[in-house]
Amino acid sequence: MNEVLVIIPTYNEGENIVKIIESIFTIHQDINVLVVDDNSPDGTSSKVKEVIPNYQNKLHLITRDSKMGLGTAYLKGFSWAINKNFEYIISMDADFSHNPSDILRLYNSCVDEKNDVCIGSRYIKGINVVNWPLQRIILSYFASLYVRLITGMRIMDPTSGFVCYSVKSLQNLNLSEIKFNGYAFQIEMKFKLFLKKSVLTEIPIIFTDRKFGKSKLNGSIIGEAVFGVISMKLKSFFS
Ligand SMILES: Nc1nc2c(ncn2[C@@H]2O[C@H](COP(=O)(O)OP(=O)(O)OP(=O)(O)O)[C@@H](O)[C@H]2O)c(=O)[nH]1
Ligand SMILES: [Mg+2]
Repeated sequence: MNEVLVIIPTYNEGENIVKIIESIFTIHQDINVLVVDDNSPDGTSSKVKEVIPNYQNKLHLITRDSKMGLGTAYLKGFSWAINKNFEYIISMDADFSHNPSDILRLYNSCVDEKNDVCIGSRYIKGINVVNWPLQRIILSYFASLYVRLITGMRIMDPTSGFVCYSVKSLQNLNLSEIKFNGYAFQIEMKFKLFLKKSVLTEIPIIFTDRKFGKSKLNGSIIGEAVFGVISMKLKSFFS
């Protein structure tokens, strides 16, 4: 899987980052991993730097000056991957909500079944979420329903952050036009790819709540998603 780059954005993931890196490389020795850290006060970047020599040029780090949001962290990672000629990008969280064992299933769906994008989905076979408080499940489930209704995409988990993108499909987008930065970023990516007629598919995954570190979800991230989805849909009529 030399042509695959896993991108992990991090903010204060010091308790998770080294473990998730180890766990990815234990399963896939030939994959590449890029951490995009926003100068986390807990020293996430220095923890990554310490282990870089253990992974023979397969572990990479970009440290930005300050917390600038998940969306721009991914965009930074996407352009890095495109410059380095990777063919597939896996986006995933640092907090073990996404199981590294599912990376191969996402990748195979793109390569073997010729999908442009494969989404790790919590909601295609019931509700596969472990240890989330009920209000979080309800919020996420109804957010998915809302996005489906407004956008018309038949995707059960449009806010999922565990995704395999073919770089070719990303090159069809104007990435500088991606505007949203929180969960709405995940929705916007899927919607823009859907408008470009990319083939998006979903496979079931089990999502597990983080054991270490803190959630970065807040009211403004939810607000951005609620209004962002409507504004994206309206703009799509004019473009
Ligand atoms: N570089 C960077 N990474 C971020 C930022 N905000 C969140 N992240 C990382 O993005 C990944 C997903 O974060 P979120 O989707 O906000 O969710 P979370 O913080 O994991 O929250 P829970 O899943 O509720 O625990 C995690 O690895 C975070 O550390 C940010 O501003 N900059
Ligand atoms: Mg998380």
